[in-house]
Amino acid sequence: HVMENRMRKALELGEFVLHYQPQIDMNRGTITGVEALIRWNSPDLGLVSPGEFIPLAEKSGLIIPIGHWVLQQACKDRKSWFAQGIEELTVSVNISLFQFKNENFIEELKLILFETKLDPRLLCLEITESTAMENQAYTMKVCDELVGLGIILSIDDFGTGYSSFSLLKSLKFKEIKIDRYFIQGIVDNPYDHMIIKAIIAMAHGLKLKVVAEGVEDVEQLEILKDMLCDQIQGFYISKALAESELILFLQG
Ligand code: G
Ligand code: G
Ligand code: NA
Ligand code: MN
Repeated sequence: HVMENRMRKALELGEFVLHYQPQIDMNRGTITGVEALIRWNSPDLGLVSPGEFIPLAEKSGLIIPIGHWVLQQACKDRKSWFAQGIEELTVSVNISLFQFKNENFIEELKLILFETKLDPRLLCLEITESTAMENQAYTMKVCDELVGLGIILSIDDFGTGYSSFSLLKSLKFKEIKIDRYFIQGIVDNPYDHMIIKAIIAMAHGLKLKVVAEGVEDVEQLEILKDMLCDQIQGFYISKALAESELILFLQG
């Protein structure tokens, strides 16, 4: 429980920060969105990656206050970028299963939108396949409410979980994000290549946008362009950036 107490303290002391990874629109060639990714800037541990503390936060229940902070901060940040002339950029936030299942989730989200006065159409929530599939009836109900608020919904890590076509045809989701483990194989692995091609074709048939994650080189980008993938995200474009770096990046 040492780590748990440290995380609790970190939240109080404001040691968590959000970095933002740009997403490029393939048709327009411009940045049309960013994904918020949390980091823990610990005075003694250094910059801790979420891969190390999110699982612990989920186990301990701390993901509820941490997830709330993430949503609040992402909405605040996004709102503040208007002053810098950034108008048409969506901010995507990862929502953990425990947050999604929390009975106060929608009410708290509404309050954040009210307090920050952020246009909900600029907020995208990323829900993993496994979160969405845990209780499909519940997912449909929550997603209906979120869509009703004007929020964009995205299926994260697509292809790694227990996918369901009924989830896709529910029309609640606007986009799917193809997991980077498929993208890694797109050049050399004919099966990954074929799967990605098929996912994009199917998604487009269902009027869903496709974001490819973890794009690391131009070869992958060119293949994805040929496959008519809508957006890409990954080290080839940029790693996740601190807010000040992002502003500079967006201003060219
Ligand atoms: O940025 P990085 O590759 O280190 O992120 C590692 C993992 O942590 C990713 O799977 C990402 O989805 C997850 N993650 C990052 N930020 C958040 C967040 O704010 N909330 C949740 N629930 N997960 C996050
Ligand atoms: O699970 P999720 O997709 O939410 O998290 C994205 C994770 O992928 C982040 O931890 C981020 O740091 C990482 N990431 C982003 N771009 C790349 C990339 O091009 N290559 C690799 N290997 N990881 C990436
Ligand atoms: Na997006
Ligand atoms: Mn994500």
